[in-house]
Amino acid sequence: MSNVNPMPKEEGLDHTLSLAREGYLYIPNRRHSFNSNIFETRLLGKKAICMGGKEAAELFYDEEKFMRQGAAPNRVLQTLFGAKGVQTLDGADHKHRKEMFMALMSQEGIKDLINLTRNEWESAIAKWEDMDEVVLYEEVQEILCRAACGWAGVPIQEDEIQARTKEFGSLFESVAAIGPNHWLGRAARNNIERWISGLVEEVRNNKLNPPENTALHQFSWHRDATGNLLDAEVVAVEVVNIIRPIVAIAIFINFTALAIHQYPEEKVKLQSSDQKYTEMFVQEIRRFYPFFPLVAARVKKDFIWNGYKFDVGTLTLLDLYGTNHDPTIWDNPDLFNPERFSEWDGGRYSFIPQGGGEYHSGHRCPGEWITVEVMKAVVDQLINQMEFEVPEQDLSFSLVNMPSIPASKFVINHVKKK
Ligand code: HEM
Ligand code: MYR
Repeated sequence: MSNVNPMPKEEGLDHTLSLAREGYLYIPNRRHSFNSNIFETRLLGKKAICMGGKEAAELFYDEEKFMRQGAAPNRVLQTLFGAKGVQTLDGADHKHRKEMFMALMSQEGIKDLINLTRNEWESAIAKWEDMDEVVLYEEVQEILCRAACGWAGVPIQEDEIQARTKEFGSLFESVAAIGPNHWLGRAARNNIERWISGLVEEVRNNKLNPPENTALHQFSWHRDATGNLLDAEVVAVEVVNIIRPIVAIAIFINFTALAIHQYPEEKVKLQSSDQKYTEMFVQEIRRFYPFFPLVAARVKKDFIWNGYKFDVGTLTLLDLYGTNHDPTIWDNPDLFNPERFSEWDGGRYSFIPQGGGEYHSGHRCPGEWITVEVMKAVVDQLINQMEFEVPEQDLSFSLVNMPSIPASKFVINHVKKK
């Protein structure tokens, strides 16, 4: 075993607190100071490996080497993911379940969601015209919650929309929170899962008939690889895996509004250019701003990579934010520059805001195309369909708090339809 070297190692009993203190920069800071894309540490009381960069991402998505079973910490399962969802599966079970998601992501399907989103946004502009002040983050969550429930075939009453929007938001806002905000997320998950499981029972008893192309219909009647229907609770987890992340696009939309505000030259370019530039702009938003910091897996079997030994079971974190800011991949990574996407090679492991690798066979986010299309539609709304002003406010955003949301949640006023 002479070819095995010790990994650079962060000494000490446990560094979970450092991760909480440094957030998005925890892994990048250590990659920098160890001058290594990989290092060993201790997190949640156990040995863990952290890594980032293109080669590390390629390794992380090698299914022979890593598995997801047992990787997500309990607090993530209790809030963001839910139990027994697609994120926790491996191998043939994962591929079969993943297909259930991918089947919704046809061009037609995506177009339906975009139309719903545009309609909701246009109704919202009419409402905003009469408001003194609009907190964009909250309003956009509501728009997306309405559109997502409609798209998923989930009936929602007008008088419950605000409370449900808050619950969906709390699923991703509470993951890394401590104290009451974290517990709000757990309570929200219990409420939402109870509500959606009830709808699944109604679908199965023919009391509710959502359109055939919706997630509620498809998932309720989905059969696993052995031919059985899924438990109603698992269907609920997977329907939430559609609605929750669509609501979460509000975070990218907040950063979109922020970029348009802080880079006025971009606004001019967006007004006068084609869809290609809008897409480059949206890609740069997804690269530049902090959102999903890292993903977790466990070593599936012992192996050696680049002279480092990986022991079966070891928790391994891949640095998404740091890879999107890696100076060996991106020139001037901390400069906001959509032009960098005019000649981008489309590598599956270097631009990974929503994970890397393959959609069908791996864990890469099935909602990535939806996210990009929703963001493009919203750029058009913000630039071409409405006028507004941005009053003095605290627009700073943190590289520590996960997820990062601009402090003021982006307030606008004097809204007018164009
Ligand atoms: C997985 C990010 C939007 C559904 C993921 C992963 C990331 C991510 C980092 C994990 C990849 C991995 O485990 O290797 C994001 C971000 C979004 C977003 C930043 C912006 C809001 C969406 C949307 C949907 C969606 C709109 C669905 C409509 C999912 C599902 C998975 C996933 C079901 C699990 C896939 C699997 O384990 O195979 N996402 N996502 N996401 N995302 Fe997204
Ligand atoms: C979604 O709802 O799936 C989309 C985005 C949610 C991002 C939330 C990021 C918070 C911190 C996550 C910790 C990572 C755990 C594996």
